[in-house]
Amino acid sequence: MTKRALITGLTGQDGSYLAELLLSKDYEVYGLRRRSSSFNTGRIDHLLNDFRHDKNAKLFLEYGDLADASSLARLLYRLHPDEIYNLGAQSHVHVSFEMPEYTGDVTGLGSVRILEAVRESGVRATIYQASSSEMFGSEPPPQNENTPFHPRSPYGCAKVYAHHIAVNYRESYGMHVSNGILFNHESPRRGENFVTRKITQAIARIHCGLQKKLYLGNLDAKRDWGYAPEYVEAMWMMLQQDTPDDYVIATGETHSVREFVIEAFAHAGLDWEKHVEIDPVYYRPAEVDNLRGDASKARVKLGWTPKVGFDELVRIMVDADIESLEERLRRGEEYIKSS
Ligand code: NAP
Ligand code: G4F
Repeated sequence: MTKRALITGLTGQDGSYLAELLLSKDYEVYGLRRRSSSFNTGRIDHLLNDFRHDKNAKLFLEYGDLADASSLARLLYRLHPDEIYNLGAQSHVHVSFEMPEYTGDVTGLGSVRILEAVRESGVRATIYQASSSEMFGSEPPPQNENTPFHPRSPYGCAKVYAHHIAVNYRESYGMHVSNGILFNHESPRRGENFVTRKITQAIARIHCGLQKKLYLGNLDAKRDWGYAPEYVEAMWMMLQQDTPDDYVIATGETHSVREFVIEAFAHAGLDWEKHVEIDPVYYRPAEVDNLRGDASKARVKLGWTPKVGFDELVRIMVDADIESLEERLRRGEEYIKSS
C-alpha cells in the first residue's frame, strides 16, 4: 500500500531533498507550507511542476505553522500519515540571538505541538525529529550520542528541548519517535545566509564581475560539513527501524570556515585574500568552536555512511552557483549590484 508522509519544513533545504527521496520511493508526500507574502516554494517548484494538472499527483502542500497547534492537529486528523518528519524550524543560529523567544516557540515548542497532535489524534505514525549538533555546543570533539549537551545559542537551547521532549514522548507513550542529531550539511539548496552558501554565492558573483568583497565573521570556527541529499536518506532509514532511537549523522571530518573559503576560492581560480574582509557584525555572542561527529552508531545500526567528502562538497556548491548565475545572466535576469 502507498505510504503517506507529512513533512514540516518541506520548503527548506532538507525538506526538498527528502520529498524527492520519498517520491522516488512512491510515497504520497504532504508538506506544511507557511503563509508568506512572497512565494517560498523555490526549492520544490520542479517537483510541483511535475504534478501540475496530474490527477495522480503525489505531492501536496498544506497551509499550517508550527506555532499554530490547531492547524497541526487538523492536518493529523485529516491525513493520518504513516511517517512524520519534523524539519520545520527557525534554523539560523545567529538570528536566534535576535529572536530567542520566537526561536523557542517554533523550534522548541513546535516539536511538542506535533507530538501532542499525534497523541491526541491517535495516529500511529513513526516520527523524525530534526535534532542538531548545535546542541553539543562547547563539548569537545568527537561528539556522539553519549556526549552531554551544552548549547551555546537560543537555537541550540530550543533544539535541546525538542530533543528531550521527543525522548520523553517515546518513553511515556511508547511513540516511535527518533532524533537525528545531524551535523552541518550543505548543498546548492542551502539557505543563502548560512556561511557555506554565502561564500559560494559570493564567489559566483565575483567570478561574473558583479561583486568585489565578501564580508564574513569568525573564520576559525570548525564544522563537520556533509552533503544534504545523503543526510535525508539517514532520516528515512531511522523511521524504517523496528525501534526508535537517536543517531548522530556526520562525516567525522572537521574543517574551519577559513579552509572552506580557501578551497572554494581556489576552485574558482580566485585569490580569497583579495576579496574576503572581516565584519564583526557576523560574530555571535557565543560561538560553537569545534564540531566533529562520530556516526559509528548510524553506520552499524542503519548501514548509513557518507560518500561526498569536503573537497567534493565545495566543488559541487561553487560549480552550481557559478552555473546558475551565468544562466541567469544569459537570460538577462540578473541586475548589477556592487558591494
Ligand atoms: P531551512 O532550509 O532553514 O528550512 C527550514 C524550514 O522550516 C523551511 O521550510 C521553513 O519554511 C520552515 N519553517 C520555518 N518556520 C516555520 C514555522 N513557524 N512553521 C512551519 N515551518 C516553518 O533548514 P534545513 O537546513 O532544511 O534544516 C532542516 C531542519 O534540520 C531544521 O529543523 C534545522 O534546524 C535542522 N538541522 C539542520 C542542519 C543543517 O546543517 N542544515 C543540521 C542540523 C539540524 P519557509 O521556507 O517558509 O521559511
Ligand atoms: O553556516 P552557519 O550559520 O551554521 P551553524 O551556525 O553551524 O548552524 C547550522 O548548522 C547547525 C548544525 O550544527 C544547524 F543545526 C543549524 O540549523 C544550521 O543549519 O555558521 C557556521 C560557522 C559559525 O561558526 C559562524 O560563526 O560559520 C561562522 N561564520 C563566519 N562568518 C558565519 C559567517 N556564519 C554565517 N551564517 N555568516 C557569516 O558571515
